[in-house]
Amino acid sequence: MKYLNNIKSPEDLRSHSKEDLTIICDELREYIVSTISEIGGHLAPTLGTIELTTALHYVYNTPKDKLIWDTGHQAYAHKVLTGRFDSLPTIRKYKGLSGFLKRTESEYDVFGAGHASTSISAGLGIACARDLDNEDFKVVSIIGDGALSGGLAFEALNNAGHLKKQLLVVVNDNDMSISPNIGAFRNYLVKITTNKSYNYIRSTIGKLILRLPKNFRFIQSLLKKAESSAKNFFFPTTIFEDLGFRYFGPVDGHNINELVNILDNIKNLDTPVVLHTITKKGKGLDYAESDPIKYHGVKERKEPVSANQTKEVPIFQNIFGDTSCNLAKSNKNIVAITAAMREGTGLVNFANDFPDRYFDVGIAEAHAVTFAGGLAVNGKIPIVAIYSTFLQRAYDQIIHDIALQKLPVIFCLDRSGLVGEDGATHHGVLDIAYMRCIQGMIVTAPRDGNELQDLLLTATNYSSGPFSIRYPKESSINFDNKDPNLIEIGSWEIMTTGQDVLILAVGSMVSRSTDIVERLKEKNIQAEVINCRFIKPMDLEYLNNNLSRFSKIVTIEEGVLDGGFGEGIAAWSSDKNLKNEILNIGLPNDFVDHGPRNILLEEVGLDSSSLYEKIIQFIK
Ligand SMILES: Cc1ncc(C[n+]2csc(CCOP(=O)(O)OP(=O)(O)O)c2C)c(N)n1
Repeated sequence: MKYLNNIKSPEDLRSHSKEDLTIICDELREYIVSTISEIGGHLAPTLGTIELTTALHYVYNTPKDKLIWDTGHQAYAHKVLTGRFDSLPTIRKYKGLSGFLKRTESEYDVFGAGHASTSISAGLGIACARDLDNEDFKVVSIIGDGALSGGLAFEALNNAGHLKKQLLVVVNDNDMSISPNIGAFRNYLVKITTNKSYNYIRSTIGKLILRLPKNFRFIQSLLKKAESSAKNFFFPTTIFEDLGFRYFGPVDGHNINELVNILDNIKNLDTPVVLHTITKKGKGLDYAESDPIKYHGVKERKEPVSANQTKEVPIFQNIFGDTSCNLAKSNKNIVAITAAMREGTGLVNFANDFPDRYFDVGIAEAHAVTFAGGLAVNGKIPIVAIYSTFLQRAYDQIIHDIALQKLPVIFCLDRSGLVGEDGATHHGVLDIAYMRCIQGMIVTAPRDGNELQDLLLTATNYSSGPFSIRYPKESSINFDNKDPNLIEIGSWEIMTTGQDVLILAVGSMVSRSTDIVERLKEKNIQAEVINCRFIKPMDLEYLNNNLSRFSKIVTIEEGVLDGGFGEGIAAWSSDKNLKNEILNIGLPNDFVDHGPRNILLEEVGLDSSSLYEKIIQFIK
């Protein structure tokens, strides 16, 4: 490595000549590819932003000037250039660098991220605070075309165009979200980028400029003016200009010299500016360029799995996808909605098999929910598949548009619980609490793959209001691929009977509870374990008939305790004036960092061994 390993800060980068930047970009690309291919992480997005990142830190005086990255999954080069070269190999590892932006990690991570579409709002807020204090620095928000499909980004553009603060918004347009970006705005960006006549004139002028000797500055500048007139002819104004921004682009986001020049030119404009850069996701790595969906994120390289190893039980996400397809075959009213997470939620087959009944609405969770409400009003059975953490974006829509109107919308919350390497921004630990308190919401969690099928069937047959199903990012434990059965609403399942302690377990915690029954028996403790698949409504028949039998009750859930299932049990017991002792086990009132899911579960005491210890202590 010629330069990169000696760049400990953007200041070091800025001490290089412009000519060195191409080599630095090559080294960044090589370092990131070799590291991330080995340890796993987001790959293709960062490869598309190498030149942009380098140019921004080269032209802007960071950290005084503020770069605000959207989502943060494309910011690995930013991490490397801002003093985290040595620690890149720890990214997404337990106690290592975060895979996203994190204020506590670096002063260069100006605004934390992980969820999409926040960068323009945050940048505008920083710009306004700067001006209120008469401070002097620049603010740049960098947002992908996918993240730009989120309503929050449009709200921010609307506000920024009005407030007229210095704010550069770089639209990093690679025409991809995780899967292909779709939507009318995406089509608009493509139109700007691919206008044939304009691009013909542009490339011809570009070639002419390149052929001119260096001292023909005057002619060069005339040609550049001609190019800009051509743009104005074919695109009299862009939507960004109509919204109050100055618009520059589209520019080649992999041409480091062009980027540095244009950033130098627009840096001091004291107004909102959009710079539209065209990039390629996975740039520089053939296989990532040709399959950017697969290489959006890669897994850690592991030993090859030997052929005689037993086949793993499918993960919940796949059972959800297959079951949705099977149900949709026999019920033509079933439709599926995703907010730009076709692959992650398991809806690829549904999208292929039922293209007319599948809707990718973009990174627009709030819209997805109200849109589902509209579909339900007209007799459809919408399955809204959104990760638990991203559904937080749509809370008022769930309440005001769905629950209040008792619309039968099915919410399938994948990645409920601790998600592992994506960390605090992505853990789905609030949904039990946020769903439980909504009037009329059915809240469920299957204990295994078979039960996920049963609950989905039950949900599609339930027409009195919304129905939610949460499941984690892990193996579904049991899956027999049989026809699903309806489950009575509000019914629990007795897993083992006993009289010394009652364990009321939810979803992912049911198998972890049954796992310790034998060990408890060895200590002469007979535990009754209940699969509380309906978090709401609870099984009142079971509670009425059995809760008074136990002096010691343990509730276990993979969610925060405040507002959780355990609180529901404690409240019920107290209402009935029962004098039993209740131990609520769940997640702490704190944010949990990133790392492998099993290690995080151990850390918070939700693995089988910790549960065993806690129960033994409690019974003593
Ligand atoms: C609110 C929210 N919904 C969904 C996601 C999942 N997600 C992460 S990256 C991404 C695609 C972003 O596309 P784009 O902004 O164009 O960046 P690119 O990956 O193409 O560089 C999505 C949908 C998220 N992070 N936040």
